[in-house]
Amino acid sequence: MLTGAGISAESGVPTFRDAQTGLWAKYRAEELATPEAFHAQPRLVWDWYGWRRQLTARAEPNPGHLALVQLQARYPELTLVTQNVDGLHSRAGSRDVVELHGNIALDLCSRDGTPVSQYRDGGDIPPRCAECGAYVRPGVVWFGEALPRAALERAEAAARSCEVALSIGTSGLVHPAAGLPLLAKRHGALLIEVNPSATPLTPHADFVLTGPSGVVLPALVQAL
Ligand code: BJW
Repeated sequence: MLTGAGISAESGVPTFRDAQTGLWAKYRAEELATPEAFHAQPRLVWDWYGWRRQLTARAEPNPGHLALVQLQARYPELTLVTQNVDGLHSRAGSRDVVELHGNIALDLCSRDGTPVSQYRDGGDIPPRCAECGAYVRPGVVWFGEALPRAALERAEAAARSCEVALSIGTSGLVHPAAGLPLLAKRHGALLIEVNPSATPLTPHADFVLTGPSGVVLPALVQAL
């Protein structure tokens, strides 16, 4: 099962390709989530992630997240793979979530990618790694960066072996995650898409459940 930003929309977390609002309206998310943007304007990118960190910390899991917890209780072999960095699946109670694009709550050293638990004194923005003095960056995967190898391998193994694949709330535009539902289908899985809008995956899906995941998923779980 693969989820994307749409599953958190009903928790008040904007999807990635929604137009941004307020302070951030003049920027496109795709332009800020890159190593090049961080290199050129580290403070701008750090502040954007700071704003999003606050937003996700305040958000609560919605009925879509909770339905997937119930589904996993019923089918313990279910592998939940998410592109989301908001941690809401784990906070809802899902176990062993495969986070393909990292987690926004984590801090990493921008020099070597190791987790940072302490900033160097000095009040820099972005803060600096206490060990080496490089800027601290959010623990997410930007465009052009490799996905965490173990997470991608687990996701691909699950796609190759599952009987049913669900693609929920993702535009299916960002690779390699976008290839997972089709990988599952090529290996014989039944493919179900849950989304209020059509995506490039829609023509390949065996069933398309059109609607918000906070409505569709609880109904699906109840019907099983
Ligand atoms: C609802 C709803 C409701 C609304 N209910 N639904 C093959 C082909 C072409 C390009 C590439 C390729 N392979 C790789 C690339 C390049 C690139 C890429 O994919 N580019 C494309 C855009 C063209 N990929 C990469 O760069 C990746 N890295 C890589 O491949 O590295 C190779 C490498 C190997 C070895 C060494 C070095 C490099 C990295 C991709 C990282 C993506 N990162 C981001 C940012 C994360 C941090 C952050 O959050 O700031 O991840 S980008 C952004 O997109 C974010 C998301 O996880 C991801 C997917 O977006 P998602 O979840 O689909 O959201 P939206 O907004 O697009 O869609 C929301 C959907 O919800 C919509 O469909 C709505 O209808 C729906 N919805 N309300 C249910 N209530």
